Amino acid sequence: MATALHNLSEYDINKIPDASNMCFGIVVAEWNQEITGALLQGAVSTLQKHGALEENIHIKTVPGSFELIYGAHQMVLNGGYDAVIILGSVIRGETPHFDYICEGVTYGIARLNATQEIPVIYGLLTTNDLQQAKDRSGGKLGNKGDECAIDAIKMAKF
Ligand code: DLZ
Repeated sequence: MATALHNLSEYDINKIPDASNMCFGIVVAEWNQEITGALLQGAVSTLQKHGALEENIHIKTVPGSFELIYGAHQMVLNGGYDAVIILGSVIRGETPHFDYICEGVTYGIARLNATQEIPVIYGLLTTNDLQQAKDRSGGKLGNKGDECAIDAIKMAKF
């Protein structure tokens, strides 16, 4: 888990399939919008960089990260997508709430992947503070949104 040793935006461009015939759903949380907006920007621009058409990238917002499970499930049930990406940012506070949300979202998305037909890509930043989230949403460690877009294309191809 050494993100500090791995830039989230770096990948081998020669290993990425063409996404021009693929359709993607993205569910993004409104909490910590400064961060999730940057994740979304990274995801969309990377999908388009690999050929995805603007009209084939459908974006829905949900209030917080916990609602990403419901949002992703609804997109999966919709059936029109090759892959769904969830984007959220949970920042540790003074109470155990952080742990419950992170665990809930992780379990919920894992369950969707184990039981449904369409891959759901896990773009949840779980950080101790705002600076760590900034570092991973277009800062010095790259952008988790870019990484999720690449993973979505690869899993759509899978
Ligand atoms: C309540 C809450 C808190 C404390 N922190 C975050 C956070 O850091 N990131 C996030 O995406 N959402 C947070 N939420 C909201 C919950 O995810 C959820 O929206 C509410 O508990 C309502 O279900």
